[in-house]
Amino acid sequence: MQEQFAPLKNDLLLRAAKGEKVERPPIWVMRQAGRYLPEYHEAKGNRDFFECCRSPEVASTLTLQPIDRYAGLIDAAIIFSDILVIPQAMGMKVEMVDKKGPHFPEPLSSPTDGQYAQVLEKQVDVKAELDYVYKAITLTRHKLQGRVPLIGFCGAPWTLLCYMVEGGGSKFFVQSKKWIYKYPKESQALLQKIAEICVEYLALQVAAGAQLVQVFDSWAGELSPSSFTSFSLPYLRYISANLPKRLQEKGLEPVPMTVFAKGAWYALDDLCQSGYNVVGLDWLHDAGEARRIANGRVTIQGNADPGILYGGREAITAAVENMAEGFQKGKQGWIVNLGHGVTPFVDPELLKFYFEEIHRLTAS
Ligand code: 1CP
Repeated sequence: MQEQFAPLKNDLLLRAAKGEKVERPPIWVMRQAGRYLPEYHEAKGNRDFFECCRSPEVASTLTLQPIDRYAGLIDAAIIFSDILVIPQAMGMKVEMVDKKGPHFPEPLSSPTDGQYAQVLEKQVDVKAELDYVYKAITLTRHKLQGRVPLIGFCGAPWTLLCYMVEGGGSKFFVQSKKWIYKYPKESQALLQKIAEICVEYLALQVAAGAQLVQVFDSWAGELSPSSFTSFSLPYLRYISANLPKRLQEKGLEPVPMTVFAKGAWYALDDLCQSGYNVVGLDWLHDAGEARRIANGRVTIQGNADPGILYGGREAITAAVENMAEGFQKGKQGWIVNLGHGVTPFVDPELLKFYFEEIHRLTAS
């Protein structure tokens, strides 16, 4: 049975995602919970990063921090977790190294190594393995008391494959390129496996209380337009086509879906017809030009350079003015965000100023 939650008091995000007219464009930012917030470090203490994700109490506390700090200024919460929980559920070990990022001690080396077959053949119990995420979502929905909607998410198959073969972040993507160009069929089998897990994982997040879901393809920009068509887009489409079906099978209503394919500016037209309600843009797009390409087919989310937050108030005002003008103040078809996540060392007061400027410059 589905949990009962308090009625939603602010549904701007959900209405904008569905393409409806809104009083003002909703606002949230990727990585709004995290390292730039002093209260994040305080609550995290010396706990391991994944230990925080696995504790529904800690994960919900971290999720709510930006909602409390920026009360009245932002319109969505995103569950505190990480895209790499899927490779963990698939049986891979992933550690979070302080100040360095994720590390896989044993990445997949080639299709002939036994680990590939093991990962591919493992029947992943998506409900049991990631139960802590669903519990965190349900607890967070209760704690939110309907203040703003809660976003669930997962990593896109291509981006997760990169981590699984590189063993962490990468500069040259040597292993990822080796896999797709040397072993295309085996790569596609793995991408399909990940896509199936993404569908089940997102459906279970919705069952637990997620009200919109976002798929993060953070490394899409490493692909050429034609390799994006072979190794990313079909799996993004698989997710958008199958999630609604899976929700229906579970007796659940569909939720709006967002795709964020960072760096894939060349694919905007394709992404506008990939089955998602919302397309997230990084800051390489000009707002007006992107709006013209989207031509009302989807809601656009984004997209100021997160780097403006290092530039001070005048730079922030100029960036917001430019963005608001490009999106025509966005009473329809725009969800305000940054073009990527908030970076460490950002002054939380300047992020607040970014939010305030958006409110000021999109008010009519
Ligand atoms: O305390 C710490 O040092 C951990 C920093 C941290 C945080 C706060 C990591 C490690 N992940 C997260 C949380 C996180 N990750 C969220 C939480 C919700 C929110 O947005 O507030 C989300 C949505 C993610 C998703 C994520 N993880 C992505 C996709 C989004 C993006 O930024 O492109 C990616 C690529 C990751 C991998 C990852 N996890 C953490 C780091 C430092 C990285 C990137 C490392 C790299 O450059 O490869």
